[in-house]
Amino acid sequence: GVRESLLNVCMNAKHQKDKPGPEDALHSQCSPWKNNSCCSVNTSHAAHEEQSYLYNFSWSHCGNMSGKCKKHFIQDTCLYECSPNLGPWINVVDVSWRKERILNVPLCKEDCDQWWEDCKADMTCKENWHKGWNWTTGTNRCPLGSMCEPWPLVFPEPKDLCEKIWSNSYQYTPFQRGSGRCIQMWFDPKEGNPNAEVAKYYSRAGR
Ligand code: FOL
Repeated sequence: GVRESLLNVCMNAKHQKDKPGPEDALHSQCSPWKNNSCCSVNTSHAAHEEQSYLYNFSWSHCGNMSGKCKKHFIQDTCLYECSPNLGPWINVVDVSWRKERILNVPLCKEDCDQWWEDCKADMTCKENWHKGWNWTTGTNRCPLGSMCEPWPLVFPEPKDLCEKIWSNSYQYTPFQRGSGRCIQMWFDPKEGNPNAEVAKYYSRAGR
């Protein structure tokens, strides 16, 4: 049956709360999680900022990132920091800045495809954004030998983007939004959070 311990939990990473719960004023793109959230109001604001205190990370490391691309990175940050439905994919890690990570979260095809589509005119210098930056200025800059290139040269396909950028946090899937078999980065909270049912499905032994 369902392993309840995988449901309604927050990962033990850098900024997530100990337990999910309601937050009355989650900011803008993080607001869909307000009824039950792993992020605080402060984190939800920071999720929308360049070089926020979260990771001092700059999305604009090869010139300004376009607004239409950035909105997907904001949404990724909201899912990563706020979602209480990632339990089936939480793994223990041994790194300085977090105790747990997510691995192979099945992302809905359209959410990945649209992310790539909206970023394809942008530039980047690295396919793995977790490791290997030059941090001497306090924010991530492209390391020596990694030149800024058009997005499709670094990420030829949507799958490359979604899987490689955060060290396999996501798995690219053929599953479609609303199928109950994939996690949505984007959802309308009118009818609740669709990812709760998805976590429940994958928390059954043998899936
Ligand atoms: N979104 C998703 N979906 N999954 C994630 O794992 C994720 N992680 C972040 C943001 N959004 C995410 C956090 N991003 C460094 C770089 C990026 C980052 C957190 C930390 C960083 O300090 N990198 C160092 C190495 C640090 C280490 O491994 O000890 C570097 O070498 O650049």
